[in-house]
Amino acid sequence: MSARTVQRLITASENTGLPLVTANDNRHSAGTVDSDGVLSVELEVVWAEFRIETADRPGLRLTAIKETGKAPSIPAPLFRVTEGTRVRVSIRNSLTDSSLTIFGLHKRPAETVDSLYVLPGEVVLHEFEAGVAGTYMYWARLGAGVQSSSGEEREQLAGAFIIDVTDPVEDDRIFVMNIFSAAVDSTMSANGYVEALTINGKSWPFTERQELEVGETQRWRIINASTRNHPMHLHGFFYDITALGDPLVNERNSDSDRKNVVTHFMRGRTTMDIEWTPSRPGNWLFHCHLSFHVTNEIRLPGAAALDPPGEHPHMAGLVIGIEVQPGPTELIHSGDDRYITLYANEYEAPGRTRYSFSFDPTSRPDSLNRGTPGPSLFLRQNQATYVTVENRLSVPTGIHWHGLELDGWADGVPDWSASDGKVSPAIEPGASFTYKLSSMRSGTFIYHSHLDDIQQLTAGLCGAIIVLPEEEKFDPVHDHLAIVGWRETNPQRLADLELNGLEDQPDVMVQVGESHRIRLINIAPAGAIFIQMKKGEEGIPLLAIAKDSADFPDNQRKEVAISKRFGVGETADFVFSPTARGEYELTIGLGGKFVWTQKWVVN
Ligand SMILES: [Cu+2]
Repeated sequence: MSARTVQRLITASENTGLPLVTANDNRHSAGTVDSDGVLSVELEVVWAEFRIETADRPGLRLTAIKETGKAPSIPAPLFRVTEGTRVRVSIRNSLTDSSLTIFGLHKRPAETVDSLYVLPGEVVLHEFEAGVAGTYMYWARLGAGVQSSSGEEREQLAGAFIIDVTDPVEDDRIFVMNIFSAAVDSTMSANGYVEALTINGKSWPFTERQELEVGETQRWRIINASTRNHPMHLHGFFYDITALGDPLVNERNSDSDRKNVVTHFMRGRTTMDIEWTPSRPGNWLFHCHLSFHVTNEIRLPGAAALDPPGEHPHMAGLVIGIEVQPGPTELIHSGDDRYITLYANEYEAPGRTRYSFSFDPTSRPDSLNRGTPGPSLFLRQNQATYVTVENRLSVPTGIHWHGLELDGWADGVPDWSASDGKVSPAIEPGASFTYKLSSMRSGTFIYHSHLDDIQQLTAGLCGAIIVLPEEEKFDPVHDHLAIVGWRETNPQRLADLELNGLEDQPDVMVQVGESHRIRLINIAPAGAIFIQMKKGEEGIPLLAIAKDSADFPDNQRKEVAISKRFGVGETADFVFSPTARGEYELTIGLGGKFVWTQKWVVN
């Protein structure tokens, strides 16, 4: 590929003379509809100038897709039609030195992704019928192959393709995630690339704010137009997954098949339709839980230096802010309030400074294994629990109570989470802050730092929350936690990771006829985990009973020989009910590379 086709960083003051990319909010379809109902769209691929934050901060010179007569946009122009519409599209390749391949402009459902090939300077015409309703995408690549020939990601050349059942279209929103990059010299970035991660063409805190009212049901179509995986997490509320799809097929869930979650692990180039209702006021987030996709370290070089004095975002990338206007809350509490103090401690361990949580102010963890995860918090359903976090670290922190339905101000994203005139602060060293935890449903939740996640999570600032029904006591003999985390910011070996804070897993002794609940938690900065039980070579099914602490209705409970993979910020509960004596092996794996095994002896 010649140098001219290479995307590159542009400084704040540089003027490329190229057209400026606009952030596409996906509210309007491209093209025009003629009297026969045919949608005609004229697309063009051009060089453009993209400013990920604001016009006066650094950006990228890159290729982008535009509709003829309009500015280039990221994501690419939206196609939105009703079922069966004929679509007429022309694609002009205005690049002089690279051919283009366009994918996904074809009828749905489909068995393979059709492509169109466009030589430099040429125009290709194409016509097709849209097909069956759903949330889809289309995208382009430079060159002829499916794979990009350089190390760059160019997934800004991608947009939404929505097919509605009928007109007028649903009152919904479309959010497209794009990832793209440019090569830079290694003084700017360790791996030689800078990345842009956007939702509807902007990076936090410049993504479009969602200003909502209590009770106003949201229907969102989330399109992961990147080839990377994103566990998408909603703060403070559960969402229903109403449809899942990929570039070929979209499957709507019947009401009884809808999963009710706080996080869903979206694979590369997949879509999900979600529905949720803000039932409480406050400031909330919808974001990728993969720490590397939301850290402020992904901002372009030179951007932070131009921030207004004192204003430095502690997140960037794939984050949407949600502001629910003042209104009623559905939170209820019963019984006496409870008070807990949680100390965030710092200590030196071989290799790096570590953090830990403890209930005891004099606790000095003396080995790596004693530090993490933090003590499990056992809460009672519907009881209000006030947790005071005393910060004994040398850095500020802020703790998020992941999955709990609570007051906005207690949600724990520093300087963002807010309601009732109160804000979750960054807790400075030596200071403390009291969060109010509400526990509206029983199940398995997580608490973790929401400030400098990569550093603070891997140093040890995370733990499990178990909410028990009002009359229940925790039974450690039959109830087991499996908390997966990292011990290093960039793990190379199994010893850099941890399952329950350990590298080697102790044996578990159980009895035939008992039921054992295993609560799986992924709170690593990245990676997906699975769980599997075996006896010799034989797979022993585990019963999947809950996800993100939403108990499955009967029709969604199912036995799995090996679980699906759970992304960061997901919890999943399984039941193991051995019917025969013997030695079993529980395997928990992270990514394709790392596996822990634990011997379960059944007597
Ligand atoms: Cu992500």
